[in-house]
Amino acid sequence: GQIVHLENYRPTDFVLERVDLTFELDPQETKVEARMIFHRREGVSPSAPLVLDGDELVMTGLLLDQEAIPGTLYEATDDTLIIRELPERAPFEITVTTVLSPETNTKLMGLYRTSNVYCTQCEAEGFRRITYFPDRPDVLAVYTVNIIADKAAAPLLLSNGNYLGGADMGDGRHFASWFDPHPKPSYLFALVAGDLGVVEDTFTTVSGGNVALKIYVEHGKEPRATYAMDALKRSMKWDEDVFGREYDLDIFMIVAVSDFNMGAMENKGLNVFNDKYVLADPETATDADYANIEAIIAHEYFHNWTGNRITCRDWFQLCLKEGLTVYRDHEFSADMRSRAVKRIAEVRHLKSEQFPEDAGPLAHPVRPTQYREINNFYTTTVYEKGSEVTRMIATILGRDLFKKGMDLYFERHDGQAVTIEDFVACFEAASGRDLKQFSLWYHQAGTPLVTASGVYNTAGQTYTLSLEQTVPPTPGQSSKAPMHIPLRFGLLLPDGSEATPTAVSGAEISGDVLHLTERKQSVTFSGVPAQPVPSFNRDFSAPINLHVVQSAGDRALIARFETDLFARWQALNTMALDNLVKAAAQTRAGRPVACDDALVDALLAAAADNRLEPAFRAQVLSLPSETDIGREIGGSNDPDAIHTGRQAVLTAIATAGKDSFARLVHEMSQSGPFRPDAESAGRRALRYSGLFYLVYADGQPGKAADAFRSANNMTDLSQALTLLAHRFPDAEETAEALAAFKERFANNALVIDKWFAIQATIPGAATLDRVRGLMSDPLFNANNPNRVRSLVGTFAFANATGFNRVDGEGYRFLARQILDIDARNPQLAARILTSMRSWGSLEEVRASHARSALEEIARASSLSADVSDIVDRMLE
Ligand code: B3K
Ligand code: ZN
Repeated sequence: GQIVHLENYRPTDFVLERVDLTFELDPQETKVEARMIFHRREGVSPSAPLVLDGDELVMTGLLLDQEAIPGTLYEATDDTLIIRELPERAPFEITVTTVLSPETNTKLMGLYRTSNVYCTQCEAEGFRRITYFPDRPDVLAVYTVNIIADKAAAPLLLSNGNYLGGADMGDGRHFASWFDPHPKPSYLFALVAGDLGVVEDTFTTVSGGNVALKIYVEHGKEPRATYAMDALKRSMKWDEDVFGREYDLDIFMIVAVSDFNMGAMENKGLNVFNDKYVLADPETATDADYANIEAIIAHEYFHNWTGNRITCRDWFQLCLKEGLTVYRDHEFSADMRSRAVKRIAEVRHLKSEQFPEDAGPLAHPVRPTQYREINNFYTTTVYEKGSEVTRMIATILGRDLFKKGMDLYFERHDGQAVTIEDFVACFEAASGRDLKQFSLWYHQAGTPLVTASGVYNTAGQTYTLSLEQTVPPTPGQSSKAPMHIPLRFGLLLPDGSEATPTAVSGAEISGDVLHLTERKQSVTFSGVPAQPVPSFNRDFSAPINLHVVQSAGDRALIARFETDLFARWQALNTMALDNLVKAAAQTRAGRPVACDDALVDALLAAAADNRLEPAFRAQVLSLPSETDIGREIGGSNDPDAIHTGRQAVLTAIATAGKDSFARLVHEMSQSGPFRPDAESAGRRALRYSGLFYLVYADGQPGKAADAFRSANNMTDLSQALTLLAHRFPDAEETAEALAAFKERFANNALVIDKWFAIQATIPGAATLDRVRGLMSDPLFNANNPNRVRSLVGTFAFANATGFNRVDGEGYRFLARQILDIDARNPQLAARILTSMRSWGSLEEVRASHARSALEEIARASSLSADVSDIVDRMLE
């Protein structure tokens, strides 16, 4: 593929006014007629041709105002249709007829089939696989869609907007027509047809509008869609209450499908979901599944305003809708659940996924300026860092001005396709604050590093902080300007209270936000009665790495007294991380691992503190992951040493805290029916933490096997199985439990995905053979993205020791898998390949094996644009 540059953006020569689509559905030969009314834009040369996008299309007809266009006046290539000598002023109609084969569309882009259901995915550039079209987000048009299909095979015919009507055609076929009054870009088009079950409800909007709500699932799965329906209604209400956004059609539909390249898609009025993010019941879904469903249902619904009503001018602006919508779904979940616990989970995710991306060869700005394959930019940087950037605007402006800016954005840009600059300008206008330096967050890649040290002057009762920021070089950006970093902080006094300085110099401070804007900044606080312990980045106010030289005692003070719960967790987590980094070094040097008493004491104190909610205490007890430790070490990593060191620390904590953990398990047991709410989930999580350490203390599988046998919900069951398999892979209890689990859930693919994932993450070199074996299990299906992700993807992303085998077999295995998957589904292959994005921080033996595997991929003939873009950037 060609590189696309932001600076080359220009509007289309022709304006699209209306689109009428007619689909005659057939598994191998679907006929699509697209009628499009265009007019030449003001000032465009009368000789300029109309250029439409296409991708693997078979065109069987082309008309201008219902007359055939002579072959001399158009040219159809692989990816474009160019039509010349079109009317100078008057609107004209182009009719394109294409023939598609949904059944053989394995890329799952455009129109495809999944379990006998016709379904579409158009974002980013899938609509051009349906017909020739100006397939770009700044072309907004009103669509009418007619669907014709066999009545028995597809009793249900759905598209965007409101239902106009339909009828039997008397020949075994029927049709339905849909009209979407809201102008939209083609990436939001959707069509679904098939035989599905439905869960129905209604929602009355704040101004009294009645909305029919429908969630379509495979027959028999209806009971598993009720939680999603509940989450949808809560999302609709929340968006009215918090953002003042009301729904704008008579009907809102969600369809759950089992073959989908990602999580879900926000098509106007007709969201299509990976069924993994719709279906749940206590027997088959974990607490994490429930939380994900709630978040993703909300996310897609929120796109109706942030994405659909106001969309992106071009794909460089992807974070305009994604970063903002993630921020909105984060806030929603925080309101539905525990805000502090939600924030901790977000930061854990950001650090384990986005920070490595930002530190490796795939690093790119939140608002990139170039791409080869746009599908590779649906990244954690665009989404999660994009959300953090929005959050920082809220932090800098404060709640009221942020709200004012959002209101202005909705008012000013409704119905438009806009840019990040337009978005930021709304907050500048609403607040009067200059956000120019702040905007560097959109343009400079890399995670800023802030270092801080403080000096206390006893005589003068002043405290001076020296702060310094650096932003590491990233591909294409070697030197960076200082950023505007909003750091929420507090100065804790030895008795745990917070200092209230009488004066500050050297930085703008508003409330507890310190605005760091210079490369080096020295900030002096007066009237500080004793040497304070600074607590930085409360609530993770800025997505940065922070280095503060602090003793374990300082951290323990923060962990005990901070008013910000997130900061408490952060202090404990940092204390643990220091220990785990040391443990890895000790292991590597062949020395015994020592676990600090201060860490054990602080963890046990927090774990036993009944004033803290169970979910928070469970977060405290869940130590930094092997990826976190590797990132902190920063280079020449040995995943085996990291793993072994971490296991030793876990065992030391377990042994020291055995009695407290036994107490936790006892105190957190629950009776009565399963409830998926956050509080019950928190109790389950804390109970599991206790069980986890007890099993480590025992060194025996007994308690985990008992927990497996007595579990009455999927959360407890899958955690017990994980504990057994990961800690005792060769035990008889493990083999029995794995077999029992498989037998019980063999007909539930989503649960079998958990079974694959648990086995794919068993630590150690032997797991590769296990994964190979599982690939020939009859329950595995190489064509289904969820199956491939749960086995191959999970192995590569989440099994540091198994994947990074020192002999390089893990990388060679992945290379072959990538080539195999790429031939069918390039997007899926490219995504899984990003699991190797941190290969450069491995020690040299592994790094050189990793490089060879990447080179093997790069050398392969007929690579997709998706995979070749990723592999080339990883080798640069
Ligand atoms: N907008 C879609 C993602 C589309 C990905 C295309 N490769 C889902 C979402 O972010 O809500
Ligand atoms: Zn989204």
